[in-house]
Amino acid sequence: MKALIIGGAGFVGYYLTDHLLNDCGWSVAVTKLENEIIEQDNISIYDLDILDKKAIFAILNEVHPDYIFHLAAQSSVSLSWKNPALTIDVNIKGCVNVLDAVKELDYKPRILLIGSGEEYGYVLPDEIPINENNHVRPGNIYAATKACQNMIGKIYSDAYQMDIIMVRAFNHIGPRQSPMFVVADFCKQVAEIEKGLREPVIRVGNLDVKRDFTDVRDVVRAYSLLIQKGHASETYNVGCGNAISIKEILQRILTHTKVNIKVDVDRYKLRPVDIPLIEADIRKLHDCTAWNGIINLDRTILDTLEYWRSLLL
Ligand code: A2R
Repeated sequence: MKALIIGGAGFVGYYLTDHLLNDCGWSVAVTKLENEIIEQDNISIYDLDILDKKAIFAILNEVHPDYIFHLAAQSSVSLSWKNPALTIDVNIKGCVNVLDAVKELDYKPRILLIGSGEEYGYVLPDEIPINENNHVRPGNIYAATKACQNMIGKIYSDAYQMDIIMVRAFNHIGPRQSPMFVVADFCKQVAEIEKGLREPVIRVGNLDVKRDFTDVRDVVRAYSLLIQKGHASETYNVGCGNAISIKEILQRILTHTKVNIKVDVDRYKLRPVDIPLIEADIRKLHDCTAWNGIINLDRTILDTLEYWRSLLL
């Protein structure tokens, strides 16, 4: 099988590339932005900005993939508040460019569009755990663009008989994640404190919200299973199915350090709107693929902490 990962230089792209190459034994082509660096071996690498539809079409014709994983995105919620226009351009127009380019091909590769659990937004207490038929009530700009991507994916799949599967991925975490995201941010701060690079105070945002966290290495296994076994035009939640508070995550991180660290709420880390509880119903994913997460949260936290410590050696 030949896979094309669009937006492969990011956090998920690294692990997906590794998994498809080494566990699935597929050949892998990856796109990245011109200024990004990919150091993985045995893959073909192409520069691509998804705002350039002609360039997408040229790469598709050269690679001729069986499977396309669309990861390219402006993926930060906080940046989406600061730069909504960019988020809309990349996440909506960019996705339409990918779909239009695929539509012009003389064959039908399978496409996995990666959306987000954030799409569900303001979830009511009796809607937890959230299944794929739930209303989407996005609470931030990033979530709105991903909800839009999901709708457009379904419309293209139905209207043009394209083979498109949609995912709503809940929070995924692990080594190499940008410190724009909460677990990486906490682990980086702890590693810097241990190294004496900052005072022993960890700065946090809203600790009360609960999110559904899954190790990125489990997430990419779900993606490869879904692109093989998922049904066109359908949406699948990908998550672990159990929400945990940010406070609990922080406490678990702090059990792995010998330094006595004070916790301080930083108002710059608070978001304009925060949804209190997001938790996935993952029965549809499980029924379709038999996927289960196999890496537990403490393993993920420790690996992430070790990653940040290793960067400071
Ligand atoms: O924003 P950058 O410079 O880190 O680049 C990101 C890249 N990207 C683009 N690629 C092509 N054309 C564009 N116009 C464009 N704008 C941004 O997509 C980055 O290298 C990649 C997405 O990777 P991450 O931001 O690290 O996201 P992650 O965690 O790998 O998530 C993958 C997917 C995304 O669609 C998320 O929204 C979803 O999973 O949760």
